[in-house]
Amino acid sequence: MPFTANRAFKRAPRLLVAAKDMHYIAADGRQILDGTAGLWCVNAGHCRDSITAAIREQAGVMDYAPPFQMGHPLAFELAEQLARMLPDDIDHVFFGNSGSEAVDTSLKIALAYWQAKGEAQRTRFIGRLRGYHGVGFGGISVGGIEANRKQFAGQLLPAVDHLPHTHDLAHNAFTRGQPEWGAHFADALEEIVTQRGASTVAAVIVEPVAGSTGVLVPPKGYLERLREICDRHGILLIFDEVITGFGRLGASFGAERFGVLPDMMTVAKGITNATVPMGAVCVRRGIYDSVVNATASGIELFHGYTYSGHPLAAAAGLATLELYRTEGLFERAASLAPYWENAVHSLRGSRHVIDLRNIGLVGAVELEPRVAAAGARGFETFLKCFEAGVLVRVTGDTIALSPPLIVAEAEIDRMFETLGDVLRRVE
Ligand code: PXG
Repeated sequence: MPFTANRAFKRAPRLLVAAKDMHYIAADGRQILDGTAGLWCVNAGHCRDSITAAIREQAGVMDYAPPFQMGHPLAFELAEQLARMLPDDIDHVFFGNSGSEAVDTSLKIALAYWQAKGEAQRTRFIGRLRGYHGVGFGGISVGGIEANRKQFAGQLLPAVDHLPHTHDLAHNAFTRGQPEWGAHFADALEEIVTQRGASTVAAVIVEPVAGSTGVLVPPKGYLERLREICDRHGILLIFDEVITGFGRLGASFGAERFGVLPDMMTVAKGITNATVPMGAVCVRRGIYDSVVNATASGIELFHGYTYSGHPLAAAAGLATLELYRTEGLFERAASLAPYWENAVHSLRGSRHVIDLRNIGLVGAVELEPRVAAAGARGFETFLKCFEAGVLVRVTGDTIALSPPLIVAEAEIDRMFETLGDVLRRVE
């Protein structure tokens, strides 16, 4: 099982068997309120009729079409719809099946781009500590999670550096939204670039808000400064928006929310409301043009997946984007964000709580770790919330919440009341 303690799980399985809107049904028949939109992905809520119908219909019309030297209209339509939502001249899209594939694809596109530009020596990547970029060899190399690397050490990408992460409890505990303090963490990029030589660096990749490692909200000015430094040295900036995309932050993407334009964006999860697996890399026009025009004829990018732009995923994606639009879900997330923020920070003073963080419809409750048992208190809190009928996400001793954007205020109350109650009971 993926990222699961197999033996413990099989002794006491937690199985979900059905879902609708804000709720799961567990195998024992209990209703579970979904505080995590599945795994940060079911942004419009579960089993939405228009998406289900689009998938069902497409499955009967054309189940599959080969994507190599062939195509089908829905994939192009989805790319066009996406391009309309994407900022500025980010208007070309390469489809895969997951966030991990999107990330590795984006790194390959960066290398292809520099070859096309006659700067093939630009091969270094710069990621960030506590970054999560999926589980491909590229993703774990640029990612900053030691635990995800150590079983595979020795076979990672060879030329990668990491920026420091931006999490600092001493300065920023209990900040609402973006911390005022910490833009200077971006200056580490200048130092790495100076040390390595700018002409060797292909790209920097960061999540606008680090999700998996506990909701690390960027300090004000930080992303802007990364952009400035990349511009100064001609380095590509990749935003991994697998979590921050599709309304999670109360805007279509993190790039829009923070007003910083990257050169590429990786997306997945919410692109199909998680109904059919899909990921994508979205690139600025100049990157597409450079790669495609670098050769006189023939295949321009030696990369692709059997299921790139899969018809069912494309149909699901089109129905999903339409649902986001017609229900105004990104605007809904933005207007709920202040209520959400107050709910998150209502836990201030609760037992074990050493930090509360929030942005858009994302929240994190960081607990003091038990002595010599990091993660145990967090995991027990997750289990007790599940027993109490609320699904939360745990990473280490941080509880993360990211509900579907259709969440009602009463449901937000229930999530934090349950969490508060559980924290009174967890040792
Ligand atoms: N980039 C980011 C920023 C992600 O959050 C991926 C890439 C990889 O996507 P795939 O589709 O290959 O899983 C992710 C995935 C968690 C959690 O507990 C988060 C993810 C996956 C599993 C668990 O926060 N994000």
